[in-house]
Amino acid sequence: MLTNEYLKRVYDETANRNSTDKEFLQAVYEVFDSLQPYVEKHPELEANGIMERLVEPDRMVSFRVAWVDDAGKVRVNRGYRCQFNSSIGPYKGGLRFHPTVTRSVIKFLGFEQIFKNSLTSLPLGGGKGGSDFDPKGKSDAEIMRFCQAFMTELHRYIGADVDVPAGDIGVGGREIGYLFGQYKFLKNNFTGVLTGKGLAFGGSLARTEATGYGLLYFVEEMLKCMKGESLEGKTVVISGAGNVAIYAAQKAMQLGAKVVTMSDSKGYVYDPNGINLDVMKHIKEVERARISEYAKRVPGATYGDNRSDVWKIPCDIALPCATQNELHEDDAKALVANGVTVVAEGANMPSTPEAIEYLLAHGVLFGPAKAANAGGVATSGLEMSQNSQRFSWTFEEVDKKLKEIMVNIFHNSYNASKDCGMEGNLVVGANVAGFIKVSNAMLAEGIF
Ligand code: NDP
Ligand code: 2IT
Repeated sequence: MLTNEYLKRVYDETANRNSTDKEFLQAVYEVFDSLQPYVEKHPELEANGIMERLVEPDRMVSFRVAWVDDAGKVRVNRGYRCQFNSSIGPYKGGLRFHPTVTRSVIKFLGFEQIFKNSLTSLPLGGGKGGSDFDPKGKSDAEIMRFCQAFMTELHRYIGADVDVPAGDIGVGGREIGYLFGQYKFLKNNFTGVLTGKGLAFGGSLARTEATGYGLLYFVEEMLKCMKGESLEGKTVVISGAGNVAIYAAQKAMQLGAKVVTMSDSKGYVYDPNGINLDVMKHIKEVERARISEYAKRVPGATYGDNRSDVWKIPCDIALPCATQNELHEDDAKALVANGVTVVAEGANMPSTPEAIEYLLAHGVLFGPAKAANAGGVATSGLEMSQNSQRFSWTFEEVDKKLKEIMVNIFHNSYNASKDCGMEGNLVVGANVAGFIKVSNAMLAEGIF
């Protein structure tokens, strides 16, 4: 509950001004709630209007994206880019193409990105963008025409030292390739304006794997430091079957765990023998087919059409890696009843506030998204460094840096939770640790 007068006033003003932006308000409330002890001790924040300025994006553009489908019909979608905060670096954050994209979704993602990017210790500001375009069922040519139309407007606002987009839901290597090609064509300029690029044109090794691998490096460190345990022999439940989920599963297996579920927006599969990742990758990355295919091909695996049933499968570790608000209080109760010890967020804001409260109250180690999934954007930061150097590092070099960053994020978040008198509450720890650097930069840079 917000008891600090200043935070409460700014939250109420934000809620009035953005009354329909429900996901954005959810993200702001969580951060404000965590910051109360810190804000109490730092009156200069109120004197400089830091919180008022932090909740209002530097700018947000929305634009028409008109494109022509394979049947010759004109289609119109809405595009967005939210440049939220550039106090510690150029705006940085992904693009999401999904029919559920709204202004509120882009703003919540952009707001969280500010603190996540700060936690990476790299010089990256916060931003996010996307469109309500649905890539499902579209031909490659349609995807290309959409990406070109999207970039025809977006190119006015971005640049390697201004704002550097990347992937998110519905935007992977294929889309980044088409977006990059169009930017280069329009500007006649070859720079690292996007990350997640193909290896042939400035991409970084390990960027594809980075979010999922980083999540597991975070979990590994959290388990070691807070419980004296490893991943060896643990049973893991994962939601999602996209970029984050696939590479989270891969690293979990490499570290000796067994992954027994994955899901997509239509349903989930349970494979008590452990997911066969080669089959899953083929279905999802090559065929772009439904996850139900997996159960048809792998003996012993079953398919269920209620995707939230993944949380009812007994496990030691649960990793929500699909989308926001996918893990509710009832799911948290089912996980706790089945003996879960760790929940770590690969997706952005996948757990509802009630679910988080329940998990923390029942002694579950909880790794919040801003900390636990920061490996993707951190490796994007490493891609930017390689582009500036006109040089490529090996997979091992990037992976080693990624691991160091994730271990540091855990310790910085843990230490901040201790400083706030809430040892082990990494929601508070990550929010405070991410905020301190951003607010110090805002204080130093003056009011604008
Ligand atoms: P992908 O598009 O590769 O995969 C998304 C997965 O989640 C798919 O299995 C998809 O199922 C499912 N999904 C998407 N939207 C919904 C929805 N509204 N309801 C139910 N299921 C849904 O995306 P990513 O793996 O890249 O992203 C997953 C999450 O991780 C997102 O929250 C994203 O913001 C976050 N993230 C991504 C990073 C990255 O580098 N890519 C970095 C940090 C966080 P289906 O195929 O049926 O749509
Ligand atoms: O949510 C995220 O951190 C991402 N989608 C990755 C952003 C990036 O710029 O790599």
